[in-house]
Amino acid sequence: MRDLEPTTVRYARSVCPLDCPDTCSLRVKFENDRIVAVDGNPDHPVTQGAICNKVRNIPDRVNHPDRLMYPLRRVGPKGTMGPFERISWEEAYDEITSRMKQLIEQHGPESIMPYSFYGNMGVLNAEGMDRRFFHRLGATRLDRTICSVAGNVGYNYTMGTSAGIDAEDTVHSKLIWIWGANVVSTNMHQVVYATEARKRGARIVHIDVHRNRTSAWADEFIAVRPGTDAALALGIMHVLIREGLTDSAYLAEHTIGFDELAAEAAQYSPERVAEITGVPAEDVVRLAREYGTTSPAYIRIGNGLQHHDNGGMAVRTIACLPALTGQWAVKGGGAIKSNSMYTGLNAERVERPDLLQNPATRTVNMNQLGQALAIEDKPVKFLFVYNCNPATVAPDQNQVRRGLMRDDLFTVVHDLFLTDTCRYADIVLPATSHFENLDIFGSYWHLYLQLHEPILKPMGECKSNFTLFKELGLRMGFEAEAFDITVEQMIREALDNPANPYLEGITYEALQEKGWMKAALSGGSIFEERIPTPSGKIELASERMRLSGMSPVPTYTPVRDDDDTLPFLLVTGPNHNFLNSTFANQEKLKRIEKRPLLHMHVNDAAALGVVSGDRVRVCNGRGEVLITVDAAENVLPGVLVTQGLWWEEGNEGVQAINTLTSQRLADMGGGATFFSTRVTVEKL
Ligand SMILES: Nc1nc2c(c(=O)[nH]1)N[C@H]1C(S)=C(S)[C@@H](COP(=O)(O)OP(=O)(O)OC[C@H]3O[C@@H](n4cnc5c(=O)[nH]c(N)nc54)[C@H](O)[C@@H]3O)O[C@H]1N2
Ligand SMILES: Nc1nc2c(c(=O)[nH]1)N[C@H]1C(S)=C(S)[C@@H](COP(=O)(O)OP(=O)(O)OC[C@H]3O[C@@H](n4cnc5c(=O)[nH]c(N)nc54)[C@H](O)[C@@H]3O)O[C@H]1N2
Ligand code: SF4
Ligand SMILES: [Mo]
Repeated sequence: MRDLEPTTVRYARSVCPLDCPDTCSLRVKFENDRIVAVDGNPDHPVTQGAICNKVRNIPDRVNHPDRLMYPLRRVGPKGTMGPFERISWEEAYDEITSRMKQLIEQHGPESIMPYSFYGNMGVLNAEGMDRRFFHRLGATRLDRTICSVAGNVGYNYTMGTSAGIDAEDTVHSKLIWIWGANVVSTNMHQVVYATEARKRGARIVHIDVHRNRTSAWADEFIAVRPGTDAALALGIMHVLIREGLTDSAYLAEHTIGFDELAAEAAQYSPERVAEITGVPAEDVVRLAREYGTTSPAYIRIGNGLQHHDNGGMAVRTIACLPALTGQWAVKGGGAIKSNSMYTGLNAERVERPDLLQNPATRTVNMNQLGQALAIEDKPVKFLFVYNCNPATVAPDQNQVRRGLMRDDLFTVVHDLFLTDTCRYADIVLPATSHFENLDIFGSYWHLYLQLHEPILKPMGECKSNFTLFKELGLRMGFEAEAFDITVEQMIREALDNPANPYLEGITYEALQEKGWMKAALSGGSIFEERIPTPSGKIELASERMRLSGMSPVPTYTPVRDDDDTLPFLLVTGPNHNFLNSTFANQEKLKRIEKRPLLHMHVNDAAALGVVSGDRVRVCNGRGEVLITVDAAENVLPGVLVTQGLWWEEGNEGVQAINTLTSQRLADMGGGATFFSTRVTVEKL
């Protein structure tokens, strides 16, 4: 007989820290102080007890045997996973600060550069003490453009903000267009609301380049050629205007530039649009008629269509549609691109841009990491990576890795695991999981702010981003006023944001008691109160765009890669079971995903003489990737789709898909062009 310790079971409240619009509230089960299960919090109004499969598996991530527990220093050559030797935090800090001081003296502070994104969405750990530290240091600034900036800027030209309607209201919609979003994988509670709306009579249309899980769930799938959405939206406007389906009272009162827009839309007949987009002319007409005659009509604008050369304009164009039919005035009508504004905290106070002494400090666009590491005049000599895995997620990997291999570049990586980026790290630092941190979380889709109190003690010698940059700041001798503060103090500073009226009534104490609070929005969206564009109207023609040298009205421009003679357009999206490259080292989730596949139209496969299961070489001027074909009719001819940001480490035969993508920037905001990738395919 075994002598069993009695098991103590308890539950705690947490928040999902991942870069996902749903920002779920979690219910965490402990057995003897170890996390054994995670589920959706049934009390949270949006989570409603449901979470995705990835995060139900998050206990395997926190308790993973590969989790980093102490600092490491490289003893092997760069480009290999170690070998590393264990060092103390004291040694790590000494090496980091002495190198920084030396570099500042010899080459100036811009020789140091942070590289981070939102591996953890907690505000203080993603854009808190780190920002203060690098501002005070005077390091090269990083423009964090890898995700959604092109679309947000585009939408903003139309609406004056990137925000849309209250996500909870989408349950009232009668027509739902999921446009360039794979919501079944990437925004599951939108699926919950839309499914409820469907029970009440709504129809759901998915507009995408790939017939995927979301198409299977939707009522109709519209296949478009990648990067042609602006043309489709203009074709829909063409029909709305031609058939008198616009809301002239709303247009007169709330918009400017309708006549200019109408003149442009007149050039997009359904027939011409069919040629550009691959959507049959009769479908363009049918979509427009349904949109023009159904209310409330709601559009969920995804990130897919804006990871293109013309992505900003595509989103700007789609964002004009609800105005044409007056849908912003209807509960459950309108659109959502990114709602983070409603729970926006006081970034000035948290990030302290005032600590940056030289306003002319250079800025690097994170999509151009490869180019930044190749700068010869004033080179980057120290790269500090945290919350991010650039050796997997950044475009043009061959140039990125050439840069990371430089002997004269010192690289520090702070993470929970030895990611592919750690192959190039000189020092690796162990990060806590968010379960171990005090932090605050907004959402870029729903309207709840959540406080996260730690539910675990820091494991091993792990430190949070906040603690790391606080301690580094103090060791560098920076002002105690900015660095010797607690997380709670910084959260209080963050909440004190008079510029955001929707934070009214949200206090630290109330958050502590309830766990979450909703932004104080009285109607269905900001637009019921005001339209925050320069003109105070929805700008169908935009003076700001004209002044920036762009077409003031929506228009369609084809995507342009360096070599447009290559026959295929490759779209490299995220997959269902990973979160970007997070979870790509978790056996169970990898087993479900099996391996990366290249989805290809059967006719293209036949022309190449390949069948499903064959290996092919996909190449362009930037590099090549060997991958397995899946031939079907889930993409249009000429289009290729692959999903998932897989690690190479631990995945035999897998190559980073970003070897093929370009550092070229999108039309707006310096956004990424991951999905406008021209390639050729050869049978192996
Ligand atoms: N399971 C899971 N969830 C995630 C993530 C993940 O990796 N996995 N990542 C998170 C992050 S950081 C983000 S930014 C979001 C992204 O989530 P989404 O906003 O859904 O964006 P993507 O999945 O990048 O692309 C959405 C869809 O756009 C399609 N698409 C590509 N090009 C075009 C085009 O030109 N036109 C149209 N109409 N469609 C196009 C793709 O096929 C894809 O189905 O998801 C978040 N949630
Ligand atoms: N080809 C292609 N490339 C893409 C995309 C695509 O669709 N196709 N999507 C793009 C998009 S939308 C995005 S948002 C980016 C995402 O790119 P990344 O931000 O790099 O996202 P992840 O791959 O999830 O890596 C986040 C890392 O942060 C670590 N981490 C988590 N929590 C913490 C913490 O508290 N502290 C520290 N120090 N580290 C932590 C995780 O372990 C993980 O290794 O990728 C982009 N790259
Ligand atoms: S990844 Fe998204 S859906 Fe899954 S638990 Fe986190 S917030 Fe919820
Ligand atoms: Mo993203």
